[in-house]
Amino acid sequence: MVNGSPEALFFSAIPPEGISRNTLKEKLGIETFDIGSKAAAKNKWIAFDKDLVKRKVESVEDEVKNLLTRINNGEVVSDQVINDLKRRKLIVKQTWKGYSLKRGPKYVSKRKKAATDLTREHIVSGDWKNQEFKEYNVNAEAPAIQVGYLHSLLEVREEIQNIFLQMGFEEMPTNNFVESSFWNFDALFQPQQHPTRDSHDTFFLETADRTKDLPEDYLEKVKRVHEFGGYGSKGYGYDWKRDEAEKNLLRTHTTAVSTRMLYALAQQETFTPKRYYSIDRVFRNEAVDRTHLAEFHQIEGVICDRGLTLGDLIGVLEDFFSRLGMSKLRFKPAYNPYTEPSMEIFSYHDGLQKWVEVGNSGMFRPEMLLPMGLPEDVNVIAWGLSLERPTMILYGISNIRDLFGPKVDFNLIKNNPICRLGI
Ligand code: FB9
Repeated sequence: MVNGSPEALFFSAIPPEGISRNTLKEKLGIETFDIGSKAAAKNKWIAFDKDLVKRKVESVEDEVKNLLTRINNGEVVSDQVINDLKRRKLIVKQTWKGYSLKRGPKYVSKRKKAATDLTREHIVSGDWKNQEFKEYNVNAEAPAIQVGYLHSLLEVREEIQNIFLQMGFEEMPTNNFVESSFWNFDALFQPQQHPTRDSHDTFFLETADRTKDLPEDYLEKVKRVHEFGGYGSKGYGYDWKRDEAEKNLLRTHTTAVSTRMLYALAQQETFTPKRYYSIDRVFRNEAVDRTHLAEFHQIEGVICDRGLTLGDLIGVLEDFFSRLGMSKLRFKPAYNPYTEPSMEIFSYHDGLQKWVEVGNSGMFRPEMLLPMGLPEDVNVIAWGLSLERPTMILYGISNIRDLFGPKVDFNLIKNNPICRLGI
């Protein structure tokens, strides 16, 4: 640009009598010719007459070159000018960072290493007076300490366990995944031809496939109530088979444990009311999908006391689920072979903006309780839900495989926030 802007070069290359385009092009070169011609024409310095290029003014002021010189001398020019020259790629923005160094108040020629701690020696020697102490960087990140993390399921299990304990429940011993068909089905007055009792729904054992110890007298009562009823029931009227009851399986619900506990309770001299809970694994030979595996953790609450009613069940469900943060409940009549009446429990989930099925419940049938030997006026209310569903919803996990099984991502566990239910 030292020799001037393209348009100024273009103009000054035109003799007073004019000149042909091509001659001018050769003279200036194609680039200066193209840029110069446009700008000179725009500045109404020149005119084209067919192949001839002619001057329209005597002389011109190379404003562009002047501006560039002024900018070069650090002069400030208007934004308009800057933008024009930028658009014509005649200038580019460059940012320089300059630092001015000058002595600070604490300048010393030789810096004494700042002490990180005030030690006994400093005190004794007294040199703490002119010792520089390093500032404490209170924002420094603490070194990440490698600690163990509770799996999200166990986080939620602990919260739900605390709710049961706060409500005066005691935990049932669920340390037996293998159960006999007797305690898992028959004792619950579930008929032997019930669809869930075939291998499509239940995992039966091939080895150790039969149980040896069943309480004989109680077994007789169970047989009779299935076959002929009693206690006001007409029973199922089918031929009950002992060997069906002896089949071992992977328990399909922790209600099997509730049955054992209620039978044990009935054997006591005097009846004492009880509140039991269980949270442990159950197995169902079901189609595996995004929210179902062949096993899940069942949560169960059981209350056994004289004169309990459906109202008591609804009341304790309101209490239990409100502690889980679910206050709006609705109950839908349902059917279980071992409870009558039975209810599915629904809660309105604000986050999901919809009613969610949050469990099942009912009053255990007399055909189940009375053969055990529980007093006539004792009723047992119970309910159940899964541990996986609330955990998936609370932690926003859409696929159960991300929660349970080989594909679990440890970082998810590590970074999962503390589970605070009901808050
Ligand atoms: O957990 C379930 N739903 C649920 C629970 C809590 C929850 O919390 C969110 C934070 C807000 C969300 C959802 N369900 C029970 C309902 C459904 O998911 C259902 O489709 C699946 N059910 C499982 C069984 O599936 C075959 C959940 C599991 C279940 C069902 C019934 C019982 C236990 C677990 C029971 C029982 C029972 C009944 C009477 C007497 C004794 C026990």
